[in-house]
Amino acid sequence: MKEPLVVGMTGGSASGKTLFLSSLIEIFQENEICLVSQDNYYKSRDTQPVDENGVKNFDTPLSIDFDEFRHDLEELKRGNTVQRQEYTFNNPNVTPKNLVFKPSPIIIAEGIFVFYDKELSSLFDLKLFIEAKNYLMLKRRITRDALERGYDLDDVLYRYEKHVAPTFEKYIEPLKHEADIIIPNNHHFKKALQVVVAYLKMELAGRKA
Ligand code: UZR
Ligand code: MG
Repeated sequence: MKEPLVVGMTGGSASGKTLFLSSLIEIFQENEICLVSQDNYYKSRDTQPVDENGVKNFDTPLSIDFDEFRHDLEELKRGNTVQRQEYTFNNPNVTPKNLVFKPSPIIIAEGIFVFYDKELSSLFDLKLFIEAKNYLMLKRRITRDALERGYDLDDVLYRYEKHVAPTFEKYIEPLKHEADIIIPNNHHFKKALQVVVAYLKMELAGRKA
């Protein structure tokens, strides 16, 4: 088997990374793409940095175990299966699943800091950046955090102002120029998705030949 194509996708929090990638994956067969999310590489809650008010800050690169993230991607690249416990966003009502990542011709790593860690981003053959206006990211974030992660509004707004927005300006947006493709997601990403799918199909055909 030829070396897999490794894709890295970043963009601000709630810019649409997860939705874009789940839409993309549906178009392919299960054994063609393996998606690895940075979410599953948060360090344990008790080692997360705290801000000046003593609130845990999950939005610094220090929050992520890049060594393990990189190690797992390298294993997948070498053709080995990787197991990892799902991250449940500290939601006590969710039991973490045991995730199994299977080696595939296309491996995708997504997360807010996947361009930031240079050793990690050096693994990427294709780099995608998805962007949306700030007010849309905030709106999506409020909805998602309430519905999917069980956080209350005050908490969401505090984190957005103190952690999420400054992190976007400091660590995420400045790396946009490294992307091969920038995907606007203010209204929809339908055509951008078609373009990326066409590229991946071409790469896949080359790997099957
Ligand atoms: P995406 N995050 C949580 O909300 N809770 C956690 O336990 C760990 C992380 C958030 C994190 C970041 N920040 O903004 C976001 N906070 O997950 C990244 N607070 O995920 O790229 O899907 O938005
Ligand atoms: Mg996400």
